[in-house]
Amino acid sequence: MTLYTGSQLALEYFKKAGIKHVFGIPGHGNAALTDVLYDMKKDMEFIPIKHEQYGGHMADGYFRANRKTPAIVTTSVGPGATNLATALATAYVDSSTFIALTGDIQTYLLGKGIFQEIERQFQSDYINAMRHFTKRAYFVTDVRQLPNAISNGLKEAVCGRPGPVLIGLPMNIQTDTIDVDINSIPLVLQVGRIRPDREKIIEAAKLLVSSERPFILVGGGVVMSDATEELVKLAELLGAPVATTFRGDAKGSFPETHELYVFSVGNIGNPVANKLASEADVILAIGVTFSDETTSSYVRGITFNIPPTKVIQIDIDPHEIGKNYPVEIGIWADAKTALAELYEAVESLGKRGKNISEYTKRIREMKQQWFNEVEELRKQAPMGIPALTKILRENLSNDTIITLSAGLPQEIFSQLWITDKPRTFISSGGFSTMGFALPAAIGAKLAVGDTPVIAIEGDGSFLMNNIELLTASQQNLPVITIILNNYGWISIRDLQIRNFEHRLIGTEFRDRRGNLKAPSFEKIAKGYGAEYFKAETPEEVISTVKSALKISDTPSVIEIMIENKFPYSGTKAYGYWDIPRRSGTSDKEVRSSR
Ligand SMILES: Cc1ncc(C[n+]2csc(CCOP(=O)(O)OP(=O)(O)O)c2C)c(N)n1
Ligand SMILES: [Mg+2]
Repeated sequence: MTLYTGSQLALEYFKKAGIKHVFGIPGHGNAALTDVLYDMKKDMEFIPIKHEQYGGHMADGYFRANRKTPAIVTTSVGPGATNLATALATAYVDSSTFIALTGDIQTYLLGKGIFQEIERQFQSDYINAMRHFTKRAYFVTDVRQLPNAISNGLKEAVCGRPGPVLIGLPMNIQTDTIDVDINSIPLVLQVGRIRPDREKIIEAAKLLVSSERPFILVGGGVVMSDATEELVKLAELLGAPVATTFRGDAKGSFPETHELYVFSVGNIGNPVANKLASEADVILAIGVTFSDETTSSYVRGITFNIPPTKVIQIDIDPHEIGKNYPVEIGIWADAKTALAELYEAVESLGKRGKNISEYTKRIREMKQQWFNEVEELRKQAPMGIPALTKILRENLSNDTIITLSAGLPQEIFSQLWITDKPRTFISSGGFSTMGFALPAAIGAKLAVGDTPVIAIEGDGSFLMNNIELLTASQQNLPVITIILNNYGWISIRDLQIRNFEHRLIGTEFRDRRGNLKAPSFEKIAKGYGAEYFKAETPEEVISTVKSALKISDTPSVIEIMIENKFPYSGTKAYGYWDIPRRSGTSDKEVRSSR
């Protein structure tokens, strides 16, 4: 038995679990917790962030880049803790995770309305306000509850379908002592994989073998389960095209230079994936949520035709099975084991080897046609984002990780970026959070070491989170931020053009006289100690990226002056997205923009 304070017990326990990074801002509400880190420096690194939301995104990016070990975020009581809301929500929607240790009012002072307590309806009830954004929340009111909260909290964070976990630690709990053998506290990190029901697998295999036009839809479940190898084998055996969803960092979990890959379905997908999905007789969906971006807002015939298309849906969380579309066969299982068993079952039914059928020939032809169309778009706007996806791809190594916030960068890189590796595409696709990319890149960089990590930010998004460049500077992290500067919230301006008859309001960065009023990103970058580069031509993009990649111990910023004239500011959307338009206007096709 050892005598620990609550703070010591929590941090020693998480250290034992292999957690090495704590992002946070110390305040009086978590000072006792951060004080413990003073003595733990060689095992656990404290990374002082500049805003709690971004500390949350750093921890989120850290997990998305490694998919094994979570990181911790700690905040003070009150506003420091409420600042975490958007980060929790972002991680939760994309099934990523981190552990938040937030300070709270001393339990014996609850309800008095002390400093930073909200009590006019009830005593401090931060946990209840925030729990909707977490997979599980704990409020520790007695230090003797702590062993239970930390061990179950860790298990909930990483086992099954991941999600962020919040542990509220009132100030007295952080300093109260408890005599405990830390080894007696369960450490449940590995609970094995959920194997599928054998009968369901055989049913699914029969359906797939009898299918003439099978189609595979891949969501975040495949990257989380590390199921790429099994997925490729099955797709090749079936000769089925594979598409990815918008959210869940699904991109890269199937090699995107593979002849069977047809990129994304949905609104900002492409005509090949949408056509094949809508014509498919069977869709095998793995770890997907069937959200509106992916389904063209559920309008029949644009992306999907379910029914008559039959769906086989594999998910680790039964919550998702049949949630938005009826399923022919639902399989509650881990993606890796389910795909491996499905492969064996399909093979034993007599389907062997790669099937270069008429169907795959057609896929190739359709893809070529779409690629030609994209090339045309790139020619029309050499400094448009579609052109940039190609220039960057040709000048970055295969293992480079990119991170993306809401806006045109997220939309267009989701549509056109090509990656052959899982965990290299990190996008706040589900909650679509501005301000995500730079802090997520900082977290990812801490997780992957030498691998290049590049945050692709819109100018608007970077204006929210640029303070974290200082964190990257302080940590000597050579994270690269590419700012796609189009002088405003141009995805939304383009939406005003399309859906609100050009009635632009507040979406371009202008002063009251209508003149452009944008910040000096050079001064911002240099002010935080980052290197700064500017690129106005495709050649300058290449040379500045090369220069930035050579920097080894400082963050850098490349400001790319991007095309902002509509419609060259954007990309072509091929599906449908159900969003408002000015009443009275015709129900014409809604393209792109969020
Ligand atoms: C935190 C947050 N606020 C608002 C939005 C709504 N929104 C989505 S994209 C966008 C504009 C993004 O601007 P920028 O980062 O410059 O990218 P651009 O679209 O101009 O390329 C806005 C306001 C959001 N997704 N997240
Ligand atoms: Mg912009």
